[in-house]
Amino acid sequence: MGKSPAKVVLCVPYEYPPGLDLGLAYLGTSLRRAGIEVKILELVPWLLPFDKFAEWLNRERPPVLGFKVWTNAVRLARSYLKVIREVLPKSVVIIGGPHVTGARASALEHLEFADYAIAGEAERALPMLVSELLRGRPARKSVLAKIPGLVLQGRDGNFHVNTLDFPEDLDSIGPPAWDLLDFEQYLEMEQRAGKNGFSTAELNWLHIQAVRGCPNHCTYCMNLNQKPRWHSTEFVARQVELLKQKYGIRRFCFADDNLTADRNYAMALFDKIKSLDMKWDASVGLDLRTLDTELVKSMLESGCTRISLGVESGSDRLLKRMARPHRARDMSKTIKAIRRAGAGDITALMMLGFPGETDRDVLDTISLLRQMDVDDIWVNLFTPYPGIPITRKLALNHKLPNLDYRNLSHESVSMGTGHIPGWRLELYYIAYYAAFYSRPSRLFKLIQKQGVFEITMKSAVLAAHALVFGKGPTRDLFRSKRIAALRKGYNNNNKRRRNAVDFDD
Ligand code: B12
Ligand code: SF4
Repeated sequence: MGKSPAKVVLCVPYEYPPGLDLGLAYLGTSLRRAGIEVKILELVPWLLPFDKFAEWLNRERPPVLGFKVWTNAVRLARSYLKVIREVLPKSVVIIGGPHVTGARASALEHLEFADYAIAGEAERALPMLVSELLRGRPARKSVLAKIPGLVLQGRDGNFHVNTLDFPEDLDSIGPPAWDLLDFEQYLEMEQRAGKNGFSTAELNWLHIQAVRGCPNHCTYCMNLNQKPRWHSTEFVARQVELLKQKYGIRRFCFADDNLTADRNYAMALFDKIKSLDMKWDASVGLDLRTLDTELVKSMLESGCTRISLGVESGSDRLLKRMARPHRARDMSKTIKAIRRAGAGDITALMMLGFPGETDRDVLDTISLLRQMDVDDIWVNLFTPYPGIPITRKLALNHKLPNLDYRNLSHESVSMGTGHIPGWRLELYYIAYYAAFYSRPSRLFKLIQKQGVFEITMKSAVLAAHALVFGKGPTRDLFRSKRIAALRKGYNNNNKRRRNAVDFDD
C-alpha cells in the first residue's frame, strides 16, 4: 500500500494484548474491492494512549472511521470515540461488530459519538455505506434504505434496522486482507511469550474461519443464523498455506461457530489441511455430538493440538435451560472417545451464574469437575450480552437488572441467578477451580504452570475480596500473569520498534 492516508480506518478497541482481527480483515478486502483504501488500527490503551491517538488522528485525518465494538469494550470504545469527536468533528464514524449486532439501535444511544451503525456481517454493507458517504454529498435515503443491517432513525424518531445480510457463498467475500494485520507485532509477542515463561499456545489469536452459522440455538449465544455456510475446503487450505509461507505463522485457531456441525465437511477439511504441517487449536465451536474417535483422530492428524469442549454445566436441568445439545451424562463418553483418539490437551469450558441456576446445579457441576478427565478448565461468568436469547427473555419477564453496557465486564459477576446472589457466585467461581485442581494430577500441572507462591497468594486475595466485596477481578487469577508479562516484555522491547501507530510500509 502507498503512503497516502487511508480513506477508511478500521479500529478495534481492546483491553488486552492485541490480536489479529479476522472480521476486520474480511472487511478490508470488501472495501478494497470497492476501490476504497483502508487500514486497520488496534486500539490497546497501553500501546496507544488517548493523547497518542489524538496525535495520530491529526496526522492521518481519515474521513471515515469504522469501529468494531465488543460489549466488554464499550467503555473503552466510547473513550476513543470521544477523542475522534474532539480532534476530527467532521469525520464520519461507523460502528459495527458483536456489540452492535446484539444491541442494534441502542448501540447508537450509548455510543452516541458514532454517526452510523451496521448490525451483522458487513462485507456487503460497509462498502455500500462508505461509497455513499465519500461522494461528498448528504447520503441519499433511498441508498441507505438498501444497506443490509444499517440502523436508521425513522421520521417517528424511532430506530429501525434493515434486514441483516448472510452471504451464502463465503468464498466470494474472502480472502481476508491478511496484509492489513500486524503480524510483525504478533510474532514478536509470541517470541516474548516463551521468554516470559508461558505457553505460546496461549497467544493463539490468529483465527481462520471455515464456517459461519450453527444449527443449534443455545440461549446464551449470539448465533444469528441457524443455517451454516461454509468456505470450500480448498479456500481454507489456501489461507493456511499463505499464512505459513508469507507470514511465518506456525499455528492458528479456528474461529467457527461450530466447526464440526457437518461431520462430512469436517472430515474433508481435516484431510485437506493434513499435509500442510501446521498446528491448530479448536478453542471455540465443536459440536459435542459429532466428536467420535474417528473424527478426533482425523483432527489430530491434521495438526490439532488442543481441544476445548463447551461442557458448561454438570446439571442437566441447567443444560436444558441453556438449550445445549448435550447432557452432562454424555460427557464422560465423549471425553473417552476423544482420549481414545489420542488427544493430550483438553480444556472444558464452564459457565457459572446462568439465570435460574441453583446451589444444587452448582453442586452437580462441582461433582462433574471432580470426575472429568480433562487437562484444564476455563470458567466464564454468565454475562447478559445484548441480543442473546436469554437476555431478551429476562427483559421480557422484567428480570433483567438495569445494566449499563458501558460498565459491563465478563470478568466480574454481572447479576445474581435469581437463586444465587452475586457474592456467592464469586465464591463458587473459586470453588470450581479448587474442585478441579485439588485432584493431585491436576494440581501438579497447575503448579508447573503458575508456581506455588503465586497460586497461594492469589487464591487468598481473591477469597478475601469475594467475601468482603461480593465481586472481584476473578478471571485475573489466571490471566494477570500473562498480561503483566506481555506488558513488561513490550516495554523492554519496544525501543527498537517503530512507533506502534505508524503505518508507513
Ligand atoms: C473467534 C471468537 C473469539 C476470538 C476472537 C479472535 C479475534 N481477534 O478475532 C477470541 C477467542 C479471542 C474471543 C474472545 C472473546 N469473545 Co468471542 N467469539 C469468537 C467467535 C466464535 C467468532 C468471531 C469471529 O471471528 N467471527 C468471524 C468474523 C468474520 O466476524 P466478526 O469478527 O464478528 O466480524 C463481522 C461482523 O461483526 C461485522 N463487523 C466487525 N467489525 C466491524 C466493524 C464495523 C465498522 C462494521 C460496520 C462491521 C463490523 O462485520 C464482520 C464481517 O462480517 C464469535 C461468535 C461469532 N459467530 O461471531 C464469538 C463472540 C464474538 N465472542 C463473544 C465473547 C463474549 C467473547 C469474550 C468476551 C469471551 C470472554 N468471556 O472472554 C472475549 C472478548 C474478546 C475481546 N476482544 O475483548 C461474543 C460477543 C458478545 C458481545 N456482545 O460482545 C460472541 C458473539 C460469542 C457469543 N457469546 O455469542 N472470541
Ligand atoms: S453450539 Fe456453540 S455456536 Fe452453536 S448455538 Fe450453541 S454456543 Fe452457539
